[in-house]
Amino acid sequence: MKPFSKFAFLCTAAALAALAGCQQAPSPAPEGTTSEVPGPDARLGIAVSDGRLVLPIVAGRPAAAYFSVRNDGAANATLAGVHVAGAAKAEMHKTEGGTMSPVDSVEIAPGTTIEFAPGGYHVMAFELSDSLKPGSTTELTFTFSDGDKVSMPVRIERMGDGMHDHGGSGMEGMGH
Ligand SMILES: [Cu+2]
Repeated sequence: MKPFSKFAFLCTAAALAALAGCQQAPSPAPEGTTSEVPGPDARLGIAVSDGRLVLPIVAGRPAAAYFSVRNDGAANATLAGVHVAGAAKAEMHKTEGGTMSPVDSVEIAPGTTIEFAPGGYHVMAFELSDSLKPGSTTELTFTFSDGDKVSMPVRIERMGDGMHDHGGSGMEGMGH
């Protein structure tokens, strides 16, 4: 009798089975789920519109998100961050004189609209999920300095169709 050998064999078989299980592709997160976005979809006095996410031509590069934020409230609103569903990380940037740099927050005075558009403010989204495809939609979630959040669905486009696409040499220095 060699109980240890048998035991070892069983353990190996179990380990192999577990390994095979680990190698199965994880099921992709369902698109369009909003369960991870708590809270109301509207913040008093704030309106977001004209949102789009522009995918890079080359996989692995960041995407850019553009939109408008209007403040119809009585007080300043401070946009503190933007989350792009399907991207591991997103930063607010501002392009000035051909160079872009991260910005921590954007003030929106009462009665004004801030446009995030190519050549100015924009959101750069990194580590994109394969679920982000041109022609489909994803969701932007805007977080304000007081903790309020606003979400909106946005169309996904591919970079290269527009006249003023974000990108170029300014991108090379990012991500360090
Ligand atoms: Cu940028």
